[in-house]
Parts: sequence; structure tokens; C-alpha cells
Amino acid sequence: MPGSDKAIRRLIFVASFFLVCSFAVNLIHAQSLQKPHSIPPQLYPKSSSTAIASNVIPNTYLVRVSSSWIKFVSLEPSIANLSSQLKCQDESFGLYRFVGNESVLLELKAKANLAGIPFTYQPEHYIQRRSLKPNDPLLPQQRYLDVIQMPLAWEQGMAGVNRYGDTLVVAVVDDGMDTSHPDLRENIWVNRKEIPWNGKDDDNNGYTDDYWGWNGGDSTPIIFNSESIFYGHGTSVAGVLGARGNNGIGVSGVIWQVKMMPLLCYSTKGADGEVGVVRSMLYAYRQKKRWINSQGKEGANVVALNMSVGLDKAFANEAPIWCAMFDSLASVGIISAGATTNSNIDVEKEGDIPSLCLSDGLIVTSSTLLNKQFDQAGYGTTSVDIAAPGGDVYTAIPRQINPASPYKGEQGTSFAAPMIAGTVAWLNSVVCKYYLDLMSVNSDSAIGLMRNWILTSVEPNKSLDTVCVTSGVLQCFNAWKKMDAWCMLHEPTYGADDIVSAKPILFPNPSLDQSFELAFPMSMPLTVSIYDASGRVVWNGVANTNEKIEMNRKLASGLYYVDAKVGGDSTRITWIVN
Ligand SMILES: [Ca+2]
Ligand SMILES: [Ca+2]
Ligand SMILES: [Ca+2]
Repeated sequence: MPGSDKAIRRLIFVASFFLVCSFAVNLIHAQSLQKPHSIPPQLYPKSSSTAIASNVIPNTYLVRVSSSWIKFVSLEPSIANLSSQLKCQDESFGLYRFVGNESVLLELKAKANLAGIPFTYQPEHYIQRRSLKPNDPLLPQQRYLDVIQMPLAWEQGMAGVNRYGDTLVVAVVDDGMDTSHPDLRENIWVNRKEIPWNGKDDDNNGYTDDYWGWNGGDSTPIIFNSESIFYGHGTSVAGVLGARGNNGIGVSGVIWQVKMMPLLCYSTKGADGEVGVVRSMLYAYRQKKRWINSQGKEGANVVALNMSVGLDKAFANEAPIWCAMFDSLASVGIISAGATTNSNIDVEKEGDIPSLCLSDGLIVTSSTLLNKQFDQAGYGTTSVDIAAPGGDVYTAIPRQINPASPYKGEQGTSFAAPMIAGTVAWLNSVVCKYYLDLMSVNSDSAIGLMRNWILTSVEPNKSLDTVCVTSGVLQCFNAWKKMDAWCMLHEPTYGADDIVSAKPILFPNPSLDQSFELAFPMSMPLTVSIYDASGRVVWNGVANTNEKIEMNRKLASGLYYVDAKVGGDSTRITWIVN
């Protein structure tokens, strides 16, 4: 099996800002080709020990020994009680399974060896599919996920947290996001320190009621309004980036579990000027800065920002404030993914923002068809970096448009960019701690590395030779391979280390609806016991990591203790039910 060592490791771990320009010409617009949805606008109110790897099935062994010897010793009283514990799996091959204490096998092995009989045994391991597909029913319509190698990538891990257990947040600068969408709601960031709609800035971050992000267009906390439904653009971008994967519903995002921070950049009053974009970017920047300064206690760990919004026929010297924001974001470790225009033009001759913003923290994306051929979008061989399939993208739409099936096909660079932003977030979920440490001391260097992993691992396509710097299409698994090679060089044990250190993380906590998930770097069976404050068991059950666990009884509001056993490790987590 190629790369089996990696396979094993995988198994083991698995300003207010001012505006002086006229917007009569340069109105910002969504980078998609879709027509608005034809519904009338309406107001929407707002480890086990180091010796036992976590991929080992507890106390279970495979044994290979001559079946005739087993039959023979079954007549021997001193051995019979031992040999009878082996359950035959294949007689002619001499394959047995044993469940119990290893000492029994050691004793049997000694007796076999005395008799000159070969006796081999090993712990039995959980196996995994080599190409991981989530159970979302509309996945067959999402062929772009195969084009960018997501099933191979997911096999390396699919947690919404990094190796330090930090939640991964992606800011989405767009026209809002349907927070009630069944396939998005669990993956939408909320500001836990903010009490919604009480007219107060509870977390004292300068933004009143910013429970769900921020509306930079209007400077309000409303991140989903009638225009969000009418255009549906931000919801569709969110679907590509981070629709909940493997939840048995709808579609799967590039990353299954992530927290998407909705930042609405359009104004409901007058023209859509770029002030909304700048204010939105500033919100993401401030939240990340706060997260860094508070060592993760406040703010949000924003690792990527998606911008499927742009300014046609504009040059960088016409939008210096906007362009400089990408550097500000990079200074706090945020990589931005920007969609170039959908017009089939040379952006370097005709202009386009953000395409022409010069920032190492920005990856500019053009669009291909599913066959990786160029899809008639903006191009520029020094400013457009990469392409991703924006030609036929099946994704989420606002639930209000079609409550029975809130999904549809979309096209445009708008839907290619979130594949890059999603890839950045996903890479953050699997990257080694050495990289995360580097990010905390030298974000430029860390961003340069990740940018390089993504841009140097594309699949070249002739049709893209005159389109973008890399002449190729995003390949997420190839990017992982580059990342893995770098991590192996700097932190050779990075895969194995997590066996000891990885602990499941319970969220949401506090929970409002008596359900929660235990996030873990890989999908694992769990045994869960929940105790109330007085130590009584209130719930027992089995489940899987990264899947929703719902109580079959109503729990009173209060403090609980969740004992979660994953592999051989038990962890106690304090859980608050509201
Ligand atoms: Ca606030
Ligand atoms: Ca508040
Ligand atoms: Ca889904």
C-alpha cells in the first residue's frame, strides 16, 4: 500500500474608515453569474498510554496458529481453558480472534513455542476507507469535491479544531448567511460572550449585539435580511465552504466542521460602497486580534476570510484602504481567498479588485469547469493565483426560497473562492503544532508556507497557462502532502503525538437544546456518561465523535459532567445546559 507509513499515522491520529471615491461606476458586486432569486423581498427579523494506539480495538487480538494444534490442545486440561477462548475465523489459515487480557495469549504462545508451533498475534485495528465520503445525500451532485480531491483529503482528518483544540473560524464577507439553514446552522459562528438583541455590548468589544457576526454595510448586528434572501449569495458561498458534512442532510462543505462568521458587506441604504467591505474585514481583524491578545479566551480564531465580492475595472491605487486590509488580516494570521471577476478579461489591463491587491495574505481565484478547463472568467498571469471549479457547483440556498429542499446549482468565481478558504481552514485542522507555533510568532512566514503548499500543489491545465500564476487547479490532498512533508521534517512525531494529547472538545457549551458534539481529530466510537452536579447518572450511551448527541430526556438547566471514553482514554468535561 503506497504511503502506508502515512496511512498508519493517519490511522493513529488521525475606523471609522472614510470613502472619497464615487461609486457611480464602481459598485461592489457579488462575483457570481446567478440571477437573483425570484421571490418578493421581505423583511426577515432579524489516549490511552503511548503503548496503545487509539486505532486499536480495545482488548482484541488476531492470532495465527495451526488449527490442528488448537484442536489438539483443547483435549489438554492445562491449556484447554486458554485455547477455548480463541474464536476461529478461518480454519485452514489458522486465524483466530481473542478478546481479553494479553496475558492469556502470552501463556498460550509460550506453550506453543515449547511444542515448536509458530504462534503469532497482533492487536486488531480499526480500519478506515481509503477515500472518505460523507453521508450527505446530495453529494453525488457535488462533483467539484472530487475535482479538488476532498475525499482523499478528508481521510487525513475532519475536525473543526486544530491540534491545540482551537476552534477554526472562517469569516465570510458577503450578503449574509441563513442562520436557520439545517445544513449550515451548526457551522455558523456565534459570539458566546455576547447576549443577543439586548441593546448592550456585553463582551465590550465595541460592537453591540454582535452575536452572529457583523453587518459592515449598515453597521448593525443584522447579518441576514431581505436582500440576503433575495440574492441568496452568501448562503450559497457558505454552503460550498462549510455546509455541515456527514450529517445525513443535503450537501457537504469543503470542510465538514468549521465556524463561519457572517459579515454582511452590503448596505440597505443607498449605494453599496466599499465601506461595508472594509468594516467587515475590520471586524474579522479585531476579533482575531482579541483572540490572540486574550490567549484564546475572547474573540475568534479566524484563520481564513472569504471574499466573493469585488470591484470591476478598478486598480489597486484606487482602493488602497481595501487592499491594505489584506495585509492587516495577514498580520494576525488570516489568509484571504478572493474571487476574481466573472468577466472574461485580463484584469491586469482592465482592472479588478481584489484581484490586483498586492498582499501575500491573499489568494486570488479564477474558475474552471469540472473538467478543469478554464471557465471564461477573469484572468491575469501575475495577479490571479489559482483556479478552482466554479462552473457547476451544487450548494445551499436560503431556506426561505425552497423550504423543502434549500439547495441548487450555482456558478461563478464566487463559488470557487470558498474552496480555497475552506482548504485553508481544513489544512489548519490537520497541520502540526510546529506550524501553529510558528504562526503565533511569525504569521508572515506561516502564511507564506501555507500559501505555498496550496499554490505549488495544483494540477496544471493547458487552458490555464494564460489565466493564473500557477496555471492549475486546486488540489487539496496534494496540498496536504506538501504540508505533511514539512511537518514530518520539523515535527516527525506530529501524527503520533496526538494519541496522547488529543481530547474531545464538547460544543456547543453551554448548550441551549440539550444536544452536543464531541469534536475530535478523527471519527471514533465513544462511550458517554453524563452526571448531574450531585453525581447521579442522567444519561448513558454510545455515539461517535463529531456527530450530534441528543438526549432522549429533558435535562434541567444547570451544570453536568460528561465522561467521554474515546479509545482507551477517558475525559471528564464540564457541560452547562441552558
Ligand atoms: Ca459585542
Ligand atoms: Ca448584547
Ligand atoms: Ca450536510
